[in-house]
Amino acid sequence: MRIERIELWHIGIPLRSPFRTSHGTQHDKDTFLVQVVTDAAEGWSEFAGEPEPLYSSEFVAGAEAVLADHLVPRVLALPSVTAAASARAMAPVSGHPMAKAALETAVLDAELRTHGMSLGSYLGAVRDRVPAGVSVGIADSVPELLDRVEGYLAEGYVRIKLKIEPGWDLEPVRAVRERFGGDLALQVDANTAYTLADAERLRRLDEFDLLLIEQPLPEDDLRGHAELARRLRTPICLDESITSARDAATAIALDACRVINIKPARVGGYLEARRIHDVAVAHGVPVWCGGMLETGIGRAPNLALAALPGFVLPGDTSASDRYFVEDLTEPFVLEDGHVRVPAGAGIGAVPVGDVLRRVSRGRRSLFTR
Ligand code: OSB
Ligand code: MG
Repeated sequence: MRIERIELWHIGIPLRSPFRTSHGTQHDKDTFLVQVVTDAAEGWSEFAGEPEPLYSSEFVAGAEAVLADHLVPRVLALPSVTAAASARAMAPVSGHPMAKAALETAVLDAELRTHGMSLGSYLGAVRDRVPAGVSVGIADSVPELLDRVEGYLAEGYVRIKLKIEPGWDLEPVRAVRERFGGDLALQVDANTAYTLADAERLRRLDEFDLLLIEQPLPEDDLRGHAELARRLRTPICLDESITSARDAATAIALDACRVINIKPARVGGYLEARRIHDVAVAHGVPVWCGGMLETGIGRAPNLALAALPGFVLPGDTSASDRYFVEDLTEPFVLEDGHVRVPAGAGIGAVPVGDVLRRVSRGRRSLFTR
């Protein structure tokens, strides 16, 4: 494959409702898409990071700079471009997995389209639809939270994840358990908001039979997670801490987690995500697919990954209308608590031209042959 053109499309799409986590409140999906036009096909991807480096050290303007100055030139220097060759060409650049994932995924989309192959079949998907969970932000009050959870359950979501932080943990979890009963598949996500000094408080979550507690401690604290795991009955799931298959193997060996949230962007793309899946399966560790409030361009490939055999827990792969009044792609819909895995070639989704023009905040060409 030969690259003819690479464009970054800056987009801003309002979220249907503000999303509050322990890091702050997000009102819009503010990011860029990568469009790679080759001699054979074109590919699309979405940068998963946010304008501010809060969830991770990466952010929109930083990713744009590293793509323009360091990643794109390395991929353009390849004699023949494939996703695997792009990953190898970008590997010498330290860090920046989300920026690398954006370029690798757009290249992979184009590559698979030239072969008429879907990302699902390429990765080894074994399902044509996946069960959908939903991530529920921190609310202003417990009654408001209960209303939101009730709404999502009425829509059919099969698992609820509550965002927690110190001061918003035991009370909302207890209220949701009491209201919706012991059969509700329920988990929590702290986004690194606690320290080991909070172990006693976190241990009190044990009585609520949660599926897991996600990333309670800072991302570089594997030892702390291992220590916390010894004190809790609730399984620990890592998100921010896992950025590669090597990290996954280390965390498993240290007993720092019993579950892994795989977000392709966080780990540098779908090729590395697949390796993490394989490491986890080899160790009997269940995985699930996380999300970053992506538009359909980011969610389509996540659904393909979530259809692999080791993804035995419902992911944060919610329907389009959980996030946006109008998605950038044909909407993903909830059917009986499931979302369909795209069957078309590549990621199986493209931006709807009209919508892209409306949400576009400017286009920057990184390369034209
Ligand atoms: O920690 O899983 C997270 C959203 C943005 C950044 C980090 C996280 C999240 C979510 C929402 O929990 C997942 C989604 O529905 O896309
Ligand atoms: Mg998380």
